[in-house]
Amino acid sequence: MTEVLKHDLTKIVPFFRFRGKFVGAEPWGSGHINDTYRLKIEQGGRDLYYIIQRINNKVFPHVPEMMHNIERVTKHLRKKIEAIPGGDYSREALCLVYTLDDKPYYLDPEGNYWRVYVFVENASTMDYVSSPSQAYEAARAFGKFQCMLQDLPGEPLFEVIPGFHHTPKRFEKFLKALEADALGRAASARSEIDFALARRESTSVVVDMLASGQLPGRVTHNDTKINNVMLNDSDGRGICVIDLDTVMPGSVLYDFGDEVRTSTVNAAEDEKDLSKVRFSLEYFSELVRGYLESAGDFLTPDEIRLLSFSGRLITFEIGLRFLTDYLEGDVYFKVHREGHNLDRCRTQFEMVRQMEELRDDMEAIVAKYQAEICCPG
Ligand code: ADP
Ligand code: GN1
Ligand code: MG
Repeated sequence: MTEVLKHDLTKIVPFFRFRGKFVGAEPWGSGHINDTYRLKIEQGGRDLYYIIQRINNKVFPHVPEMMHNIERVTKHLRKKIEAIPGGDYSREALCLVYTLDDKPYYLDPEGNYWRVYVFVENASTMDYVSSPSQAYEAARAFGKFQCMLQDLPGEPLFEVIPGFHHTPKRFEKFLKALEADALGRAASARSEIDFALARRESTSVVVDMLASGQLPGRVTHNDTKINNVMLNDSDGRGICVIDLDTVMPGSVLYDFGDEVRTSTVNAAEDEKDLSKVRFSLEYFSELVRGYLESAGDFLTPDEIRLLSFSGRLITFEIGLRFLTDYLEGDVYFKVHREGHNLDRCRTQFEMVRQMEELRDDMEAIVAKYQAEICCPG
């Protein structure tokens, strides 16, 4: 922990309710949005770990409202988990550490927002799946998470980023970026641009059905990539859903679609060698099984019918966002190399292409597990 950090945490840590002594911190994880550190606190001769994050307030302009959502959600999850025999809320849900003046975040004099979570020990996140059972466990955990939040009391959650999964609006933003072509990058992304332009029509299916009431609005996570769920180191069980910044009203299809995007391929989101990007029907099958086992009870027939479509839709949507960010000059997602967002876009579109080819097989898998899990006998 000797690395020089981007932020001086000695000026931040004292504002939080820690009982021990701050020992050090190191950059942690591979999220694209916040600045995340693992913090070491020594308390009574023991080392305790926490996650401290500088919240990206360009992406999340309403931090107090967002943190209020997270407080409501984590309190509700805690109640639910405590009611389950053997449930351990301190590992199965995120736990906020409050500031000395009882706030779930600290606003520093430079205008940065900070928050702290208890570190979930003996569990890990991964950047891509490497076995069907990981896909199953991730889906089971996200399904359980959605299920526990269906009866969240009170007003609807604050819409943290309006239109976050409004694919047609994402498409319009892409068209604007293409028209402006501010950095002259469009020429280097011609085939990805053509791929996107050819798929405009299917972008409105879910938002239209939500608007007409054919699909129910629900409390959803909205960022269910594999990197946002922790699996137990000991037995691989999906233990804790993390990254709650985008929990807000949405459709279960947004969540399932993002799970398909990231849990059906044994390659990183930014893999440059597209021959390694292979959509796996076996992983998809386990993903559907895990999801329906935990969420099948509350889903409507229309939601289930659209599960495999949601994989194509959300993978396309995120690919489009990477492409838009590439055209706009990498202003949203963190990038670590030249062309990073374009590489990410390419893997996403490659996955969409393969899912289009395997559409019938995917539908058959959903139908099979729907029959077995949702309407047995
Ligand atoms: P971002 O919004 O930038 O993706 P995340 O909240 O997902 O930020 O955190 C980044 C990474 O930090 C996660 O992928 C995970 O590896 C790790 N992480 C976040 N919260 C915890 C936690 N409570 N316990 C352990 N690791 C965590
Ligand atoms: C971002 O925060 P992170 O890295 O878990 C993004 C998601 C994208 C994802 C692509 C708030 O997720 O929407 O799907 O990158 N989060 C936000 O990897 O935009
Ligand atoms: Mg994350």
